[in-house]
Amino acid sequence: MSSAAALASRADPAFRADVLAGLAMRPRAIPARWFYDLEGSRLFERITTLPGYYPTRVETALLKAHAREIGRIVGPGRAVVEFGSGSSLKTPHLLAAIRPAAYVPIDISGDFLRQSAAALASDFPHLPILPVEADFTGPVAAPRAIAGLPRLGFFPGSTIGNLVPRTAVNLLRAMVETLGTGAMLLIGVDRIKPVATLLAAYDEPEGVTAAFNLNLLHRINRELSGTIPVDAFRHAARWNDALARIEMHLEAIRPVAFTVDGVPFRMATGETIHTENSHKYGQRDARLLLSAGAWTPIREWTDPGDNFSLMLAEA
Ligand code: AVI
Repeated sequence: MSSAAALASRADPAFRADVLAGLAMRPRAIPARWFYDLEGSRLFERITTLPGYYPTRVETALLKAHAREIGRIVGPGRAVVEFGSGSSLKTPHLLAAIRPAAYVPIDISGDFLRQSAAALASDFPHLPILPVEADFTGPVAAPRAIAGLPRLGFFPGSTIGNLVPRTAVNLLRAMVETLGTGAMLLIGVDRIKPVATLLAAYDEPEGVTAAFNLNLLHRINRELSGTIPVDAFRHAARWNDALARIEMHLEAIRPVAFTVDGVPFRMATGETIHTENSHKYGQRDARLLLSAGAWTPIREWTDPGDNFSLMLAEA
């Protein structure tokens, strides 16, 4: 077996299946979850520090400003369950304010999960931290140690926007199952705003989002023995007004032919691979989304520019 074939045979079979199916369909599309290999996760962390990428900055400011009030409504003694915890940078603000009984970060990337759990443990030495390596898009079995504790789900970052509404509703319902009755949910939701602001956040002059998007092609080449000439593609961010979302695409800038795990593909100039959706919600839309997901919104906080909202809901 050649070393390229050996690499491809060790690749995640779900990645291989999504890429081959996604490149064969029209329009071509690959699910955004495959952005997050180690390099993709690093690039995403850089995106969150960019001046034009307002969601992280605004949401963190909202959390800091309202943590005490959130703490009063939520009350002490809950297990905080964070979905897709990643590097957990916003979590300390919440944990410091609500005096939880335990913290359960759930993430599909075990390495990231362990690193951030260790970092939090030094700031909160008396808090039981119980990481769970799992795909949270379905119900997740909670650790035995939090049986009987009331729970607060934490889903910051407007990651809910990366799902089409139907899938977002299914996820919110799965969260009710994971968290149980009496649970609360604190969720970040990005707002609809002027298109220029949105495009500046997803196609910024620093080019980090472009590198994040193009890294998917590098990953395919690395892990699936792809022969994609990455320089034949450019990052494109577009506002789809009918569906209220930013779409990211990889657009061929010349005719291109390549193989992935030996399977041939051809793309014409201007053809794209759709790689991500980031839905934006008006105030009423966001409440409706939560209600459809079996959560009752009880309180929400937004910045003066109404760029982003932090919503608290109960099951
Ligand atoms: C993770 N997610 C909420 C980000 C977003 O804004 O949709 C992913 C991202 N894509 C490009 N920039 C950031």
